[in-house]
Amino acid sequence: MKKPFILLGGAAVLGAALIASFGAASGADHGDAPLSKANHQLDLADVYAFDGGSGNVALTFTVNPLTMPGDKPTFGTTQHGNLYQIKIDSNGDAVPDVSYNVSFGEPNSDGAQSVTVRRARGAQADTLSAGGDVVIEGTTTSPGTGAPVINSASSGTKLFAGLRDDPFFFDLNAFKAGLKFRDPGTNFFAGLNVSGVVLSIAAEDFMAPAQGAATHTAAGVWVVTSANGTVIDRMGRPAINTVFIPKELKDKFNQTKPADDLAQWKSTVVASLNGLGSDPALADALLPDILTFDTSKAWGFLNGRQLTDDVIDAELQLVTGSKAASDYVSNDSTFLGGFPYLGAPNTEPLPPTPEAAAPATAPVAPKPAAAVKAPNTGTGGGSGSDNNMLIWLVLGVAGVAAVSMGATVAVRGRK
Ligand SMILES: [Ca+2]
Ligand SMILES: [Ca+2]
Ligand SMILES: [Ca+2]
Repeated sequence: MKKPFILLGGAAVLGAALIASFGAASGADHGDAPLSKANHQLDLADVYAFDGGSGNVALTFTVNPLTMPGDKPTFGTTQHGNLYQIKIDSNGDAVPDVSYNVSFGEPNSDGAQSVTVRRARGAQADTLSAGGDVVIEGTTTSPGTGAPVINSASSGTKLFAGLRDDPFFFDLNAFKAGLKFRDPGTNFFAGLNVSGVVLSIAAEDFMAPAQGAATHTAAGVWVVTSANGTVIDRMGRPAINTVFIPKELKDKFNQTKPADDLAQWKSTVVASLNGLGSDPALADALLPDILTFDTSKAWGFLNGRQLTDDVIDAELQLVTGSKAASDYVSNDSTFLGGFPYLGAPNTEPLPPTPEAAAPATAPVAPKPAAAVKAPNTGTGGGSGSDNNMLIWLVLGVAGVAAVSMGATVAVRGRK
């Protein structure tokens, strides 16, 4: 039986090649492109979709990557033309059928903001308009308080927005050091916060009405952030942009609609895959950049993405062929058993680390983006973070997706 993804000459060789290719790049999705680097409030870090219980799907995304404990970031506001959109395609054409448009008001003295989610359908869902029917409204959780505010609507819809622990976990520095994973590893993202938005809503809200078929269970999700009609970031699966798109084109990639991904970016991604010695056919699995799921099947990456999914271990195991492969880290805070699922925000100053000791003069920096223990400070202003080296993940995702699609994944073997 074929492995879904074949390495050139072993994991170390691939890893070395990847590190050489991307070691100086910014994070995979945190600060993935110039526009998002310049606007942390609109810089998507991760996107998740998982079981929300009682027929709901928890549509989740995070922004404000690499927030230091004590910092109290807010969401971009309507007054500044900022908009967050959760786009759903429920008929497989990569065109959104529903858009949940999330908008925020100006923060009060505690940093809490009004938040409103409107639902646009059809052609309107494919625009950067904030309009639509109000689905749910309420307030964010003040970044200075721990107890999450849970907003509810009569339909069983729930909404949370506020500061939480960054749910992503990965021993990034061990990876960058040349795959020197050890047990226990060090979660690069430990102790850092993000601003999370969790919308738990009935699957039928975006499945059936758009489809006219109550039994429809498959859909795909991505998130788009924009300011005054200009897309700042968009994301479905992790790391697609950072890994496969050249630096000077990253904003343009973010500003492309998924339906146009293959036409506009396949040749670029093919070139990147060739550069990595990977199968160029994987481009058809990498694009469009949409996180797909089927509510009739067991949840878990690649079927949606749960907070607890150890995507790094899964990919290390995939690419190495060893079921024991791991970076030996898990998340540093406890995910909640129920809504809003995301762990409580970190409040303790980060301990100094060997990586941080050298460049930073203090363990706690006043601004998240500037002084974090980011290993990749090449261009400055960036928050090198998130799934930084998720090339593995992405390639593995492509491999699995290609296999699940029935595509042929060839062995590329140069030495
Ligand atoms: Ca981003
Ligand atoms: Ca569609
Ligand atoms: Ca964490």
